[in-house]
Amino acid sequence: MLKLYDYLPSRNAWKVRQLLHHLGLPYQAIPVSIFEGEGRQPAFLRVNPSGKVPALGLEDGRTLAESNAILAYLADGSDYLPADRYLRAKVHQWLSFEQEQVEMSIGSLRYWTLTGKLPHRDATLVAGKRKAALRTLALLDDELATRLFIVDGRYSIADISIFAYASRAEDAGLSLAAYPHFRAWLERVQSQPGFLPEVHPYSIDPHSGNELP
Ligand SMILES: N[C@@H](CCC(=O)N[C@@H](CS)C(=O)NCC(=O)O)C(=O)O
Repeated sequence: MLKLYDYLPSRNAWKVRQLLHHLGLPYQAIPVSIFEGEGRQPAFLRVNPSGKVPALGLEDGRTLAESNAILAYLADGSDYLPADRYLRAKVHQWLSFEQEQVEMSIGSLRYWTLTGKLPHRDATLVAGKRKAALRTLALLDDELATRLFIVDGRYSIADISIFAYASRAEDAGLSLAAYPHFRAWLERVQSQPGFLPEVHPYSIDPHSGNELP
């Protein structure tokens, strides 16, 4: 059976849980207590040398890390990743965008806000992330003005990936009022059959106020 190295409040891990659910693939969840340093233990570093979740253990013992790489692996041959070469590359374009622009701005701000770390971060850094987050939301709003989903108007792993953190922008105090097309897309993603609505708060982990090791 597949193994998912997981941390419930992680939206990167949610991406993988969501796709596994869409695909109806059973898996064993292995919780990793990242704030207690479990991710930096030798046993987990053999699964993912970067010490982060999510990571996937395959039936044959091989492992795979990085949420978007896991999405691409699991979605291969399914409706969630197009067969056409150009459209697949477009999906990868948006997966890279997600890591560089969505996770790094909205994801960081949200994490610092919800775990009480924001006041301890450098003000210039926070202002830069906020500017990048608003630029990212405006860009997505523009793109989604002309199509239903991010690649070729069809729901794919690009939508799952971007949705993970972009949909939580308000957790970081970012208003979505100015982005109607983006908000309509959020609703379309949420109405997909098998959508996993649960958002696990950091407060379920008494260690989440700690800095990561
Ligand atoms: N680029 C990675 C980021 C993974 C990541 O940052 N995971 C966080 C939880 S959301 C983590 O495990 N952090 C633990 C640490 O940095 O030690 C991905 O998309 O999977």
